[in-house]
Amino acid sequence: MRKKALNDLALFSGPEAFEEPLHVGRPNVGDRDKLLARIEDILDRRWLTNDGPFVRDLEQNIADYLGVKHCVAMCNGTVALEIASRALGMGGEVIVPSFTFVATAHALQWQGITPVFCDLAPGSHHIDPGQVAELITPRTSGIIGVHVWGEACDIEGLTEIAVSRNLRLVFDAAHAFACSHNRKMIGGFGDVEVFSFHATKFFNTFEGGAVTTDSDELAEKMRHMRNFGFAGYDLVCHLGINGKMTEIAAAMGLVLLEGINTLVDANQRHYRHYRDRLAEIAGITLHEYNEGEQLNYQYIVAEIDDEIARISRDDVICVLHAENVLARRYFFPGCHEMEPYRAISPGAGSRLVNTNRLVRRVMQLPTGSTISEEDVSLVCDLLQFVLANGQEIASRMAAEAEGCS
Ligand code: T4K
Repeated sequence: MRKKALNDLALFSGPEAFEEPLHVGRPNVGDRDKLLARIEDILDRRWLTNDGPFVRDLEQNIADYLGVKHCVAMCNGTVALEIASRALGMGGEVIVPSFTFVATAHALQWQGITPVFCDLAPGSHHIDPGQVAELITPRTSGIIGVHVWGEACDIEGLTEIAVSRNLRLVFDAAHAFACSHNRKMIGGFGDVEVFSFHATKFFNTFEGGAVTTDSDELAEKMRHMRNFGFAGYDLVCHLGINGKMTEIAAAMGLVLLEGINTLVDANQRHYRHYRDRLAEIAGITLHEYNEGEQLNYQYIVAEIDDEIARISRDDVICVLHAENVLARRYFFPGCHEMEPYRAISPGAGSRLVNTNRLVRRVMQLPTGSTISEEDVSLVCDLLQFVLANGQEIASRMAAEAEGCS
């Protein structure tokens, strides 16, 4: 239902705009019949995991799709980051953006490597190569750039620094499957690129991830490392862990890869719809994508300017949640404000000026194949109403909160 008065808002006891929750990251499940047929194959073969035929097919298909020599499938993106950084011999300190999912930092800290948080380039959602250069110390062994929202970070800037300072360079491409940079598919940049195929990613394998690289040596090492370091029966050649992808996960990946264009089309359609509608609303700005690149459009990212809107991003999210629109605020409050990093380096925030500003403004809106055009329209109507009445809504929220305390 369209909101016409403050009392129509669910937060103020009106009816919810949506009966069922609208999620950011509702999984795509693809063609069920094809998936179920593949599951039958798995059961018939009784080959469930450990480098099975579906995992091998998926790795080959992904490598072909991305135009990269090797794809090493893993059980999730976090373990893939851990294995990649270990295979590269990273240690000491590694420079990472604070504006990322905490897994980027945890994958390092978990191994006793210190993540050193770097700010975003001004006006950007990506790591600032200028500050990266300033943060290098004798303990620095590498850099992890993150392709946030599927858009390439400054690959050229980071590559130049890594090469000139002899540092390892990893790209966390968890968001960037099926995306390009200068028309070349993301997957072959840096020493390695790391993908997440978590359920909430538009391309998923329930849980899963992969590392892609053009290096034969690294690929072989990571294949061993994901399987306890085994290079053959009873032959262990590296420290290893269990990072293997299962056959059922690979089956999901194979099915979704076959229909990937349909998934991207749905995301792009929603993105354009949001872009056209949100352009009319003061106080909210959609993060616009460069449609000249191949992108997956899986995140609809918007910023609230509370000086114009007269209502904060957090209050807008509160109103949306009451209406069953489960907008998110990735990556609030920034890794440097999360434990253990907050305790380890309490001063980091002072150099993260752009990060601290962005984490208070940014939010992600529902999209994906489970959402209709009508749903997007309704979310935009809701935002239009909320931002047109920002000051009144914020005042009433404050008054009601006071009344409660
Ligand atoms: N690097 C970066 C830059 C990343 O963004 C990530 C993961 C990683 C590394 C690590 O990769 P993985 O180890 O995860 O493969 C979600 C995802 O769990 C996480 O994979 C993702 N990034 C992150 C950005 O988002 P949460 O804590 O927000 O997930 P959750 O459970 O709140 O789910 C999000 C929404 O999706 C909810 O509204 C519920 C809905 N949902 C979720 C699941 C799992 C469903 O409708 N169905 C489902 O099955 O982290």
